[in-house]
Amino acid sequence: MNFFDDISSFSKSIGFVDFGITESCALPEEQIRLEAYLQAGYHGQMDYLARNVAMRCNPALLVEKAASIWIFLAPYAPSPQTPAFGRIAGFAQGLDYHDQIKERLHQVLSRIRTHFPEADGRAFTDSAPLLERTWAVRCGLGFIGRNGLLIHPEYGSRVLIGALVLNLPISTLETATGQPISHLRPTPPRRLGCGHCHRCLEHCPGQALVAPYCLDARRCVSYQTLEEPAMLRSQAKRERGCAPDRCGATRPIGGWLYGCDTCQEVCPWNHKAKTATWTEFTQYQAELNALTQADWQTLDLESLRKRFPRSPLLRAGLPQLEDR
Ligand code: B12
Ligand code: SF4
Ligand code: SF4
Repeated sequence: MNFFDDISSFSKSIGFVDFGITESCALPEEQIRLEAYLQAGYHGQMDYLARNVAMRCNPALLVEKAASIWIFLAPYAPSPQTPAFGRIAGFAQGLDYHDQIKERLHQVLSRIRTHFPEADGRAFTDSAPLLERTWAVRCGLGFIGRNGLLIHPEYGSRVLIGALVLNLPISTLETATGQPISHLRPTPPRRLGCGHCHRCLEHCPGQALVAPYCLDARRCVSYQTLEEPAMLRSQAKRERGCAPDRCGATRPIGGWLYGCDTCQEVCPWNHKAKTATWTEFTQYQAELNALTQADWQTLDLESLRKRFPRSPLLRAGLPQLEDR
């Protein structure tokens, strides 16, 4: 079996639903887009996005001798529709995906070394200055939807991205298989793209999708609940009519406590997608669903840690919920 087929079946055996490889290179066009995004202030208080802009757009500045990018997709389940109180986004209903994905990426790297003992590099998911969605598209794994998310033709947008940045040149890989890397992946089953659809823009609770592919994070419920809990507190109060909006309007947060999946729930690509999930990602689903408003109000960090060990909820610390 050639290395590509072997890595494909090995990565599937440990849960990744798809993978692709592309050449590592600088991304000057993405850098222009990213600079415009930052210039507009759309990153809010995520100062880390404004740091290392050049590195974010050139993996060679992140990993010495970066030559190829290998992207792997981890599926997670849709968020449940009827929790007793407040909704938790689908990616956060089990164990923290950062650990789960990284662990498996290291297993894949060991497997790659059985073909190329000289393989070296680093594994990332979410935490590094790397434009993961852009690389996933360049690997042939799907397209960027108007909601800004990577949409896989079979699994939709409910896939998380794991990346290996390796020192293996594409020429070495192509010599090993005897054909161009881009020829090794199957042709997508149907035409990719959003067509005339604009549902995510229409339904976004924060009106954060200010234009197709363009997210003003400051208005995004996901940002407000994951990155800026203090804002959630005032949003929640506004929703109850307790505090005035700075602009005089009330903007509902759609009942989300942690993250937001609205722009994925309304997406037709997800309605026809195959469902797959890692059981680690749904481990706390039933228990989270059963929590009432009173439970959330009394849940402190210590009890959260005990009930939901290694949950991504611990990243936010949840002090914001005490105020609801
Ligand atoms: C910061 C961040 C956020 C921020 C800001 C999001 C944003 N739009 O920038 C907040 C907290 C709001 C957020 C929310 C969410 N996030 Co987030 N986030 C990130 C992170 C860490 C960095 C993204 C980044 O660099 N943003 C800066 C912008 C400018 O870059 P970009 O969004 O990648 O955009 C590039 C392309 O889209 C392209 N592009 C831009 N315009 C156009 C137009 C066209 C036509 C085309 C073709 C391309 C294109 O150019 C851009 C580069 O300049 C990534 C992990 C990573 N390292 O990439 C995860 C990541 C993007 N997040 C992820 C997830 C799951 C989410 C949420 C669904 C979580 C939730 N349920 O609440 C939401 C979805 C919100 C949304 N609609 O995007 C996943 C996305 C998986 C996927 N299938 O796409 C990632 C990849 C993490 C991972 N490892 O899986 N996130
Ligand atoms: S995550 Fe929610 S608030 Fe953010 S863009 Fe999507 S629908 Fe809008
Ligand atoms: S909801 Fe429609 S416009 Fe938005 S990403 Fe999905 S297909 Fe594209």
